[in-house]
Amino acid sequence: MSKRINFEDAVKLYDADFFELGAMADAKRQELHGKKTYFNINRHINPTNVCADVCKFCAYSATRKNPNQYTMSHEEIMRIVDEIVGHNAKEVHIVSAHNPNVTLDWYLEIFKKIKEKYPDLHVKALTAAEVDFLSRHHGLSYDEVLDLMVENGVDSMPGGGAEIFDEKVRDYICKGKVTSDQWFEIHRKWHERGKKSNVTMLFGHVESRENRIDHMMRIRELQNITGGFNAFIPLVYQTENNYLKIEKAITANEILKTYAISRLVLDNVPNIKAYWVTSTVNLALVAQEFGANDLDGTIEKESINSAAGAKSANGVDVEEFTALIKNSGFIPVERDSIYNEIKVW
Ligand code: V47
Repeated sequence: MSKRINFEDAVKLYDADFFELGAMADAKRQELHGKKTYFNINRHINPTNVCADVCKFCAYSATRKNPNQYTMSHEEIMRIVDEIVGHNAKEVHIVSAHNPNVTLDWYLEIFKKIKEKYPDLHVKALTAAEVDFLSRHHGLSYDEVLDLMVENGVDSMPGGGAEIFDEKVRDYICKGKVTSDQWFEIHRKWHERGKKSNVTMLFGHVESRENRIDHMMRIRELQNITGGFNAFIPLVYQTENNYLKIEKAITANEILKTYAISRLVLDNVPNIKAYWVTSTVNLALVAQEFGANDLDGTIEKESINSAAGAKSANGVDVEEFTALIKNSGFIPVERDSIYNEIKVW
């Protein structure tokens, strides 16, 4: 078995030769997945943008710079779900802002309605930040909220709300939101219920390379215990319409190095997702050679990252998406939400 990379060596990897680092990550990727690149046919639904929290990086929250508040009705959500099932979607990804006027029951009812109508549609919903918010709002324990999610049809949890786990940076960019320890406690409890989840990292803002490696190390530690994370998703920070003023945007070189290092450090997490929404499709295609083996999905519509400048509001066409993956030398494999293969395109 190859030796595990420790914190110091992982930080040093940033100074390694760019192409050698890519080749090392690619070797690990090929050992795990060969030339397969996974994606799914999915849709993001963001039911409300009214938020009690004040994350500096967020352009989506209506209480900050965005004057257009909205909260969807269950009917609106069901209309979208009906439509996407007609387009062959296998997953609906439902995450929102922390709206004090929307109750846990409101969410549970919509999950139940979706599952009753479409038992095979995978419901990926509620980040650990939302679970924490809803538990505080209703005076419920995490266990109670998670049990209700399972009872009402949530299949897996998305990886949002992780941001950067280093407490000092976290305090600066999203003070008052779920803490790092609470984020891990919620995912541990979710995994203990036999359920899977993802984990993200928001990078390219004020964090250091050391903060990124620390973030990965904390993930590796919980994964050692539960094995419940399906995918690690580095989210490239989008600079527009928010309160986190960053002078110099992160370079493509640094983004690719971060993908590659995550593939090497997170030796117990099966999938590294290059989320094209925040990296751009072009860079996500290159990331396939720097350790990434998953490009998320067709998405159809997304509001959180596009509010901050990502060019993703209307998703991508599946034919075009798979052609791009093929043209870059990889095999597009449509998967379900827990990485069972559905179709090789
Ligand atoms: O947690 C907010 C991020 C996340 C910005 O689990 C921003 O499969 C970049 O978690 N620039 C929500 N990112 C999205 C998310 C996600 C996406 C795709 C797949 C999965 C999954 C999860 O978006 C938030 C936050 O970290 N975000 N603002 C911004 N300015």
